[in-house]
Amino acid sequence: MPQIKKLAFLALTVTVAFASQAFAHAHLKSAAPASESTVKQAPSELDLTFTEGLNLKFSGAKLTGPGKAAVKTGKGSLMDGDMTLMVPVSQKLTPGKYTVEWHVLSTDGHKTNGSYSFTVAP
Ligand SMILES: [Cu+2]
Repeated sequence: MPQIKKLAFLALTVTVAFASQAFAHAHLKSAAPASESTVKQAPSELDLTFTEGLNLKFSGAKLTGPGKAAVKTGKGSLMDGDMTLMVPVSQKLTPGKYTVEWHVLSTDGHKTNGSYSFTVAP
């Protein structure tokens, strides 16, 4: 009987593990420049690393600068097993606060989006 109990517990644990896996959408894990950071050097690209692989066709990031002015960015690409979205910044960033608005489709078919800011120091 204790053996059966052990098996039942194991089955339950595995089920819970799979269930939480299914709800693991692509969340932003880290970014460069980092969220809420202040950088001295204007970045030439944005790197957004997610918790899951991405579908490039339906993933992107929009960069806006001081006064909500849109900043020109190049075509994004995926790195690190498709978990990092790299977006080249086409113009030199002047000092100020910038906001990155991202939207991604993860390989499990779920869409997520969010935003964060960073500051370029004078
Ligand atoms: Cu998901």
